[in-house]
Amino acid sequence: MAKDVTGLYEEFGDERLPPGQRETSRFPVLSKSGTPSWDRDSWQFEVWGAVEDELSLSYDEFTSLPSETQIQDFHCVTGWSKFDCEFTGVTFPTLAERAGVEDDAVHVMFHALDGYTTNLSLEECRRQEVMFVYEYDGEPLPADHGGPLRVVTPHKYAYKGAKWVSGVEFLTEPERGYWEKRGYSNTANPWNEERYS
Ligand SMILES: Nc1nc2c(c(=O)[nH]1)N[C@H]1C(S)=C(S)[C@@H](COP(=O)(O)O)O[C@H]1N2
Ligand SMILES: [Mo]
Repeated sequence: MAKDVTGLYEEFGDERLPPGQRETSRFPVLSKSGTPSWDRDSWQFEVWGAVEDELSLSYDEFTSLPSETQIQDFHCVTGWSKFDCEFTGVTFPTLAERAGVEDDAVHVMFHALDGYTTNLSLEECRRQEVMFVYEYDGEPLPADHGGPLRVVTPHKYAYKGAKWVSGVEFLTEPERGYWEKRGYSNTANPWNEERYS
């Protein structure tokens, strides 16, 4: 059964559609460069930094972790929102538990196959809605949308969710990712319209 988490907006605002957004039924594709290729046999997902056990998981190992399906909204900083996306994958807390996060970890950097990075505080990642997603609408996640694996962050603008995610680094100091270094907001709360910094 899918878990409907679209009520998450109530923590942040009165309206499900954040200010300055318009709803679309399409699912546009937004990438800084092209769609990277990947090889199922050599693909590895890495977890490193301030963790007790660094992890290196094959595609089959990753998709064997406890998973769930959630219905989530998706907000792009360029102004469109898509409601009711069905995502299946592994929650951030499940993965963090597997690696064992060290006490001095405060921040997280997501790394992706196209060289993209994005950062969040550890606290902002420790939510069931932050997921590593490998299925969309019950089908393998399309490559354009970040397949084989992407992150989703329904409490943030979608640039906080790395497509083609290849690893997670736990940090003891905050750092900025690709767009965060280039003028997009570090905090990215859609209900406060934190678009730029
Ligand atoms: N690896 C990677 N992840 C990325 C991006 C990117 O260029 N590379 N773009 C981000 C931005 S700005 C948005 S809005 C969403 C778009 O996701 P979509 O193409 O599935 O709509 O992915 C985010 N994650
Ligand atoms: Mo975006």
